[in-house]
Formats: sequence, structure tokens, C-alpha cells
Amino acid sequence: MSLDFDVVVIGAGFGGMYMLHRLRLKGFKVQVFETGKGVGGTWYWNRYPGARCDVESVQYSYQFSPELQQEWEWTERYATQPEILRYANHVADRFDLRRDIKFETRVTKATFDEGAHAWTVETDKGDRVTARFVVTALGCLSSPNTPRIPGLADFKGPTYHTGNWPHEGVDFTGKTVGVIGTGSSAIQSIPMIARQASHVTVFQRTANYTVPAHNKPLDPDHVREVKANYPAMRKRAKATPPGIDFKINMASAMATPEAERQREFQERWDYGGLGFMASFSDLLLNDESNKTAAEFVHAKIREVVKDPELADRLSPRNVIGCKRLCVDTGYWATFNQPHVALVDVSDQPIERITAEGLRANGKDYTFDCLVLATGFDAMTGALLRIDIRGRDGRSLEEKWTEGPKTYLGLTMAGFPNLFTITGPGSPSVLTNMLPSIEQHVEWIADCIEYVRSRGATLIEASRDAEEAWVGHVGEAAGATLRSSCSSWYIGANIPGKPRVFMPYIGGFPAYIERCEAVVKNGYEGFSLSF
Ligand code: N01
Repeated sequence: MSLDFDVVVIGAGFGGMYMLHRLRLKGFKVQVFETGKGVGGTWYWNRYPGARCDVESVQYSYQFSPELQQEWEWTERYATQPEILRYANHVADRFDLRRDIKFETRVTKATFDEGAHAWTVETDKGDRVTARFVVTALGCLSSPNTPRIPGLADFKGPTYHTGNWPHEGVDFTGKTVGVIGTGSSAIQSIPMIARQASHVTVFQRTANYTVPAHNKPLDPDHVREVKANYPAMRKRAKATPPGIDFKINMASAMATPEAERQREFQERWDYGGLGFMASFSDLLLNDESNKTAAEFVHAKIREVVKDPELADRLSPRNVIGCKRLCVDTGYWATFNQPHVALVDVSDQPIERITAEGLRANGKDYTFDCLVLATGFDAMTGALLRIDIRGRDGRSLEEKWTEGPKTYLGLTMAGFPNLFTITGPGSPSVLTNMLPSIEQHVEWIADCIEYVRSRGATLIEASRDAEEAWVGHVGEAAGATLRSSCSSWYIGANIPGKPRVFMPYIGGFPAYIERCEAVVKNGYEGFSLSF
């Protein structure tokens, strides 16, 4: 049977773009399908005001091309969404990617043909193509979660979701705005919305920890230095659990005298960003250590927020770093402004959305515009939106009834020739996504080349290898405080979703080592067919 393509790639974000490039270099015929009108994935859709990456721009970038790394000029410590999107477009142009990407086309179905050892991929535009392999590059946070609050359709004004923001932008000048959610997207967008709006009401179910970004324009001397030493910096980053080049203090918080501990927290706070959680090595392992960091942040909230009762309501109660730490610019100070109000909806869910606003705690709130900063059906949502059928016509949804099961977060037993970039069971969202994406893309491209070089037509993970990996992912999660709260890491934000800690928390270096060992041992845990 002659197939239309060697590989179909689903998604043209950073994962899909590099996958296309890498496979092309190896001489494979590739078709990419992308729902959006352009490349960029997350950075194409998340255009809410204030959107920027919480990993520093010189690190949140591709490293596969030294030339690209040298020629691209980041302008700020933390790049804005428009700048990252420009970068994605630059990459697409530079490597001539667009000619193999079909835009505005959503893949709806992928079915494995056991006789042909191939996939048939169908789209909402009527495509029906065959390919030996399918690679999903769907992103971990790309299926927006619209909460099932009664009456959502009744609201008379416009409703915006941060994860699917209008491309033309939104002008809130003179408007009253209701915002549901206080996660990263809300924490970035609320200060920006408050600059324009005449009144903002924030509905908070769970207060969140955030550290200051201290964003600034990049100093040209610093950029020159980074560029001169890029390989060394990338190497250092790969040796840390989150794949980010920052100093991890290996001391225990509890074993460190109080004054020294405060100094370490303060230094990290003054520097800004996610490195705060690397102040001590046991913040996510030991409750008491964690509390020292949490209390440090609580004190910062009290310093900034003038009304003590409001400061208390803004202070998170759970383990710091259990939910993804946020990085902000002026979030708490925004609540000192008289036109910004915080409504606690932690005790009772929002009752309903009404034509004029919403009803919560027995009270009606009115506003002109509603912003849903309510996050995503993370890690599995985008995959399960596609009707993926493996052996015996079994759906992925059926396979994952009790939670996602993968081998290395890359493949699944019963779904031969299918790969997932940064899938559940890989470090993905617990790391800097760009190096994680590159590591997956390179592993997958090598694997596909290996299958070809052996004259085989099928590769499949064994159930035993998958079970062992799923067990290891679960064990690793159980050893930290990260699975102790209701986060999207465990699917707690989606009613009915199985509660399973989805990403691999063992750290980037251990994960890379494991992937490399699998290859060295002749693709251990996989079988080939001809
Ligand atoms: O989503 P979230 P997000 N009633 O799930 C609340 C990445 N990211 O888009 O915590 C009331 O974190 C929900 O409440 P609760 C980053 O990895 C990165 O902000 O479930 N409230 C929560 O407050 C991040 O972690 C960047 O109790 C409801 C909020 O909505 C991930 O994306 C920027 C509700 C959702 O927060 C997701 O962040 C932005 C309901 N029915 C995002 N339903 C950077 O790089 C939900 N909520 C900086």
C-alpha cells in the first residue's frame, strides 16, 4: 500500500515546527495539520493582556540551530507573547516550514490500520490521509477549560477566555470587568485589565503564590555574554531538574539558621522569577521547610497589601509550589486600587452567571465583560479531543479511563507508530518546555529513522514497559509535596477527570538518561514488526 506521507504531525507550535524540520532533515515526507491560522501554538492562542513567558527569554528558545540562537535578539528578560510569536514566525520562515503545514485544519480522527501498519488521519476540512507514523505536538495547556457554571450562555456582554483571546485585542477602557480565576493567566492579566477598566471584580476560589518577575529590558552586554557562552549555559540548564539554568541551593531550609534562610529567600525574591523555589533543596519534600518559604511570601503580601483583611484573603493556604508558582508584575498592589475588588468563592461555588454578571455567596455582581481565566484541561485534554483509535479499534479515551498511561510520555502500548511530544508521563510542564520539546523531537526522529533503517514498518511499546514506567511516574510524584493539592497537574480542575499526577517529576537529567538508556539497549521496551 502506498502511503500519502511518512509522518503526519498534529500541531504547529514549537513542538510541531521542530518535528517537521528534524524529520525533513532525515528525508521523511511530512504533513503538519494546525488548527490556527499561523504557527506558535500556545503563543498563537494566549494573547491576553500581560501574557509573557515565566522562563527567561534567552533560555525559552530553541538551541538546535546555533545560527538561529545567535541571530535572534530578545528584548526583555521575560518575553511578551507578541515577541515569542514573532520568534515562532521567524523560525517558520527561516526553515521554510509553512509549505508543509496545512493551517486552519483541525485533526478530528486518527485510526490505526493493523494490516497496513499505518494511520489514517482525518480533519474537519475533509482531508483523509495515510501515514506510517503520527506525532502529536498538541501542547500540554491547549484545551481551554470553560467551567460548567450554570447560565454561562445568559451573560449579555462579551465573554473572553484567556486561552483563546481575540486576535484584535480587547479594549476595556471605561468598562466594568469580572474575572474568574487567580492562576498564572489571571495574575498576569488582572494588573493590565485594571489599568484600563473602570472597575474589576476578581472571583478567587484559591489564592495563589506568586513571585515578582522584575522584568526589564535586556542589557546588550548581558546578551553578548549569553551568546558567547550559549553551549555552556544550555549544558548547565540540562543538568538541573527543571532544565533551567539557575542556581539550586542544595541546603535544607530547616537545617539553615533563620537569619541565613531569610537572606537566601530575600536574595531570590530580589532577583525575581521561578528560581525562588530553588532557594533550598527540600522545599517540595518537607512540610516544615515548605512553610518557611510560604511564610516568607505571606509576609511580602502583608507588606504590599494595605488592608490586612484583604492581604489575608490573598494569602494562599496550601503548599507553596504545589500548584505551579506564578510570576507577576504588580499583582498584589493592584488590589490596593479602589476600583479593584476581590470576592472569595472558596466556600461556595459561583451559583450562576446571570445576564448582567454573576451570583455568588447569595449576592449579585454586575459587570460589562466577563474574563474566564479558568485554565486548561491540561496534558490529556487536547489529545482526547481527537478520536484516536489504536489496535482493535480501541480508543485512547478508553485506554486512559483511569488516567494517562504512556511509556516515557512518548508512546503507548496498543497504539503503534504514534508518538506524543511532551505527553503525560514526561517532565514537560515541570521543565522549561523548549529543551523538553527538543529532547522529545530528537528522540522521536531518531526512533523513526531506526525503524526505517531496520526495514521495519511498526514500533510499539510493550504493556510491561508501559506499566513499569507508569509505576515509576507515580512513585516519583508520591515522594514530593506536589501531589498534595488540587492542581491541574492531577486533573483536579476538571470535574470527573481521573486524579493522577500526570507529568514525570523525577527531573530532566534522570529522564534524559532513561530515554538514552532505552536507545542504547536496542529500544528496550519496544518491539518491531515488518
Ligand atoms: O490556569 P490555572 P492558568 N470557579 O488552572 C479558577 C501556564 N501558564 O491559565 O485554583 C471559580 O492555573 C481556578 O481555581 P482553583 C502555567 O503552567 C504559564 O492561569 O482551581 N474559579 C484557578 O484560580 C499555568 O499553571 C504562563 O481553585 C475557577 C484559575 O481558574 C498554566 O498555564 C502564563 C473555576 C485557573 O488557573 C495554567 O494557568 C499563563 C470555577 N468554576 C499560564 N474554574 C507563563 O508562562 C477554574 N477556576 C507566565
